[in-house]
Amino acid sequence: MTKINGSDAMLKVIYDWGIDHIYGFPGGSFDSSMNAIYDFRDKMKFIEVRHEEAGALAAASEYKITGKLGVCFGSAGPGAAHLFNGLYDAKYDKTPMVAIVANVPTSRQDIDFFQAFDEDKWFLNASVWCRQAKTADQIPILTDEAIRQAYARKGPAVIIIPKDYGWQKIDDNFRVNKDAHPEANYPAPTKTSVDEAVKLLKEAKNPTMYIGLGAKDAGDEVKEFAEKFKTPIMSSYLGKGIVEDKFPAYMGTIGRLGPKAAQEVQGATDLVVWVGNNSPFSVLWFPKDAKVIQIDVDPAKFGKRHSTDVSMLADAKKALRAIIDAGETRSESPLYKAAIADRENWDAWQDSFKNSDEMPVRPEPIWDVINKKADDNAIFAIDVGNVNVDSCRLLNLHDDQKWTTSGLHATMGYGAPAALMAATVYPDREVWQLAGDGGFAMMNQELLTMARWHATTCMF
Ligand SMILES: Cc1ncc(C[n+]2csc(CCOP(=O)(O)OP(=O)(O)O)c2C)c(N)n1
Repeated sequence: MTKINGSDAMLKVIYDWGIDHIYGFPGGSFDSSMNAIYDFRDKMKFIEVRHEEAGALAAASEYKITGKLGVCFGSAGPGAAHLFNGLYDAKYDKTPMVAIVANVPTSRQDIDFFQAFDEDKWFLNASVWCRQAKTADQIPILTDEAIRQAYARKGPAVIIIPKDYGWQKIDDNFRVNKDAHPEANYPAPTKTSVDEAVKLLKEAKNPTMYIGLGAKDAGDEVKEFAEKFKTPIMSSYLGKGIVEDKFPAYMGTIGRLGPKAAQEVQGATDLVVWVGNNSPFSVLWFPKDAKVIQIDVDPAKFGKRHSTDVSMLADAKKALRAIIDAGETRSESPLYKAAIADRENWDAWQDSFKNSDEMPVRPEPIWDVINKKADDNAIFAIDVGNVNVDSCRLLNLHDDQKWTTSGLHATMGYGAPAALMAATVYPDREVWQLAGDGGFAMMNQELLTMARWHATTCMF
């Protein structure tokens, strides 16, 4: 049987899953894996970040934009501890990613050794799955398991590799089975739930829609639904971009970040079609007696943020399509007419500041330039701070533009790693890194990484 180093076997599994790059920062406790990275230099890019947190955030941002998981690593002790922020970002935004964490040699564990801490206990909470290899033979098995668990549980999986196992020779006979894990195929709604939804829609006076990331692939159906049933659309912050910002029935994000129209419409509705949306702030919105038709693929979400009248355990696209086909076209409700006018007024008010020369500078003239200059397929990597409010209100998303931010964990310093990720994964697309001075300062060392990889980004 051909033999292979434990760490080489790990990279082989990662490569066989179609992953061709890893973010990380070297360390002596990880020399076995650094050696493997050198062995794989013709197949896999090693993107050497200047801070392990940047690698973890870049890996966390990857699935949010590409739909493929990212991989990062950190060496034992401090290099491992620097990963936590990225892992929590992925955990809260339900983003598959894998972190490979080095540990001191097995003979040095649990004896208060240099750079040793109880990694498996600490990473358990920061991940959806965490295991430390108990033998070198387990390394490829656990690496494969980590990838499958990350995809299945939609979050960060952590595999901890003691340095000595990475050097050990093991049989080179592990084969990955990635084709046995096709994309999720969520169910169609039951006929009963569709009938109940249609009935509620018919009876409602002022129906609305409230969409979240679960509606990500159902943008066309959301628009068709809104046009047929005359439902103003509101979204969570992360739901921005599912329908283009200028779609007339789109009111924007509800709450502090969003336009006035969304805030006003949510308070006046008597029926909400609530699609794939688990925004924690939504406990604050909508009249308590408003009826809700909730569409989600996770049974635990029904009634979590507002009481639910019809629970549709179904794929958003299929559920919306079924209601569109079964329901009767509605005429414009009083709320619908007011909502469209409200949004137009808001846009006109924002536009009135486009040419402002006030000091300190207002955001509107800056975002006007961004909107005019950005390519139709630009990617926006957005940090945390006022840039969230401004991008939410003023960034005019359209065509094939994409954006990402740190949603629920909301960590400053997200912009640069996400921009690095986007510019390396999509070298032909324009990438904008948008951050306040504080968020920029937290990760500005990654400009060096971007320069190294010729990753061009525009910064504001
Ligand atoms: C790592 C981290 N530390 C602190 C915070 C809390 N926080 C959120 S926004 C913000 C200020 C951001 O400042 P800056 O990047 O300069 O942008 P501004 O909002 O001032 O435009 C702070 C401290 C956070 N979200 N993440």
